[in-house]
Amino acid sequence: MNTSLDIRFFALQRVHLAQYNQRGMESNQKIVRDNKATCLIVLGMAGSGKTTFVQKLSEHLYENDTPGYLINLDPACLDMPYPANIDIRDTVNYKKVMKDYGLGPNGAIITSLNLYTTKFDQVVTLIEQRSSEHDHFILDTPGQIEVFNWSASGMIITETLASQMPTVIVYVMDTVRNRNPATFMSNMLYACSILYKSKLPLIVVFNKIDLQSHQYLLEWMTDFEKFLEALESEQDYVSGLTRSLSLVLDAFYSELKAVGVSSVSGIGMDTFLEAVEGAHLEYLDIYLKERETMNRATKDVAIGLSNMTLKDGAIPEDENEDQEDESDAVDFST
Ligand SMILES: Nc1nc2c(ncn2[C@@H]2O[C@H](COP(=O)(O)OP(=O)(O)OP(=O)(O)O)[C@@H](O)[C@H]2O)c(=O)[nH]1
Ligand SMILES: [Mg+2]
Repeated sequence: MNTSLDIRFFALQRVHLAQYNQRGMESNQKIVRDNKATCLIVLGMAGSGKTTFVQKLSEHLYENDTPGYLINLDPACLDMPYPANIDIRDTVNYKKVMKDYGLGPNGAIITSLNLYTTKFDQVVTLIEQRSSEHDHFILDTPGQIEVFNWSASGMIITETLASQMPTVIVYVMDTVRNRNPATFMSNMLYACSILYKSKLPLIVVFNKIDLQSHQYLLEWMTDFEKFLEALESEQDYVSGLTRSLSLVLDAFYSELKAVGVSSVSGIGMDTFLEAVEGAHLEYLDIYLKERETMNRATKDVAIGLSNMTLKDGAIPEDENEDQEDESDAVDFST
C-alpha cells in the first residue's frame, strides 16, 4: 500500500479510536440502550452466500412491512441483487484504486475499505437519521473475510456501529461445504475468533439448506460422539488435532446461536429473526456492560494516543490537504 496513505490512515485510526473511547463511554450508552434497531454485520467465507442472504432477508423484512436498511461494503462486487441504501461503490472506485496505487485485487479491496472508513462518520450520520424508521441495519461485507475481520477499517466500522446501536455479527456458513468435519472445525474456529475479537453477540447461519440439511452440523455441535464418528474415516494428524480442538470449542458451542436458512427459498428467515431479537437483548444485558468495562480500561491509553497525535503532528497539515483532495474526488451523495 502507498506509504503516506498508510501513515495517514494509521493516524486517523488512532484519533478515531481515542474519540470513540471517550464519546462511547460518556454519552453513547444511553443512545445505544434507547436504540430499538439492530445492526447486523454479515461476515463469512467467500461464496458462503452473504450477498444472497442479505437479499433474501431484505425481501423477507419487506414482506413483513419492516424494510431493512441495506449497506454494501464490498467494493469489488459486480452484480448487486438488492437495492442498497448505501453502497461503497458509489464512493470508491475499486478499479481506479487498483490502478492509482498499483495494487492487486485484495490490496485494492483493503485500500478501498480504508479510504471509505475515513468517511464512515457520514455513514453513521445517515444511519442515525434513519434509526427510528428501520428495525434492521444490514451490512454486506467483502468476500475475503480477512479484509474485514483483520483490517483496521473493519475494526473501526464494527466499533463505531456498536457504539451507536446494538450490533450483532452474522456468520454465514455454506452447509454443503462444511460436510467435511475438518472444514467445519476450521470454520467454527474462525467464528470463535470473530466472537472473541469483536466481543459482540454472534449468530451462525448455516446457509443453503435447500441443498443439504444442517441438522447434522447442529448434532456435531451438541453431541461430541457424533462428531467423533464423522471424524473416524480421517486418520491423519489433522483429525487428531481436530479432536482436541473440538473439545476446546465445546464451551463456545454451548453459548452459540445457530440457525439454518436457505437464501434461495427463504426457509428459516423467521427463526433467524427470532435469534436476532435474542442477540439484541443479549447485547444490552451482557455485551454492553463488558464494553463499558473495556472502554474504561482503555480510556487513558486512548487519551494518551490522541494527545500524542496532536503533539507529534502525525497528520501534517499538507497531508490533511491531500486527504481533502482525495475525498473531494469521492461522491458521497447517497
Ligand atoms: N442453493 C443455494 N445457493 C445459494 C444460497 N445462497 C447463496 N447461494 C449461491 O451461492 C453462490 C455465492 O453466493 P453469494 O451470495 O455471491 O456469496 P457471497 O458470500 O456474497 O460471495 P462473496 O461476496 O464473493 O464472498 C451464488 O451462486 C448463490 O446463488 C442458498 O441458500 N442456496
Ligand atoms: Mg458477496
